[in-house]
Amino acid sequence: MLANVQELTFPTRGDERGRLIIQEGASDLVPFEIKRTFFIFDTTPGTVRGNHAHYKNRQVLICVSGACTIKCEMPDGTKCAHRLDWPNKGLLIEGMVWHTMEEFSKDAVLLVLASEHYDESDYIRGYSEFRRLCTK
Ligand code: T46
Repeated sequence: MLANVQELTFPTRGDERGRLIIQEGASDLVPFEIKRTFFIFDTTPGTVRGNHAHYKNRQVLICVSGACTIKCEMPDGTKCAHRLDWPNKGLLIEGMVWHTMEEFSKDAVLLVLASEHYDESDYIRGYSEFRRLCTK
């Protein structure tokens, strides 16, 4: 069975012109077709974003500039934290994982690749509702 949260390492290509990292949908590293991308930047110091889970949406998070920390809670209550501080590091988050994004550096740009189009009804925004659904 796949883990709910997985660290990914994208290969870095490079030559005398600079470096390049590729994300491709439906591949070993991004195991879904990418339907949507968005990025988060210019975050307010000390801010905590996220604080939700998705029913279905799967995502890969990559901090393409700067750094931030992703904190996750699995349906069984297990918690983990991952510091994304280099553009070749990714984090695959499956559905039904409560997550926050925090400890953003000033220059952080967090890129998100998503398996689904935006749908507010796919969000579980209440923590107690998330826990209730996990124990059903
Ligand atoms: C997630 C984390 C990693 C849209 O209209 N379309 C979109 O595609 C997105 C992503 C957001 N929005 C709207 C919904 C809210 O009114 O933009 C506003 C800010 O979204 P939210 O408060 O959900 O942002 P974050 O940073 O807490 O969460 C985002 C994603 O929404 C979420 O899927 O997992 O990044």
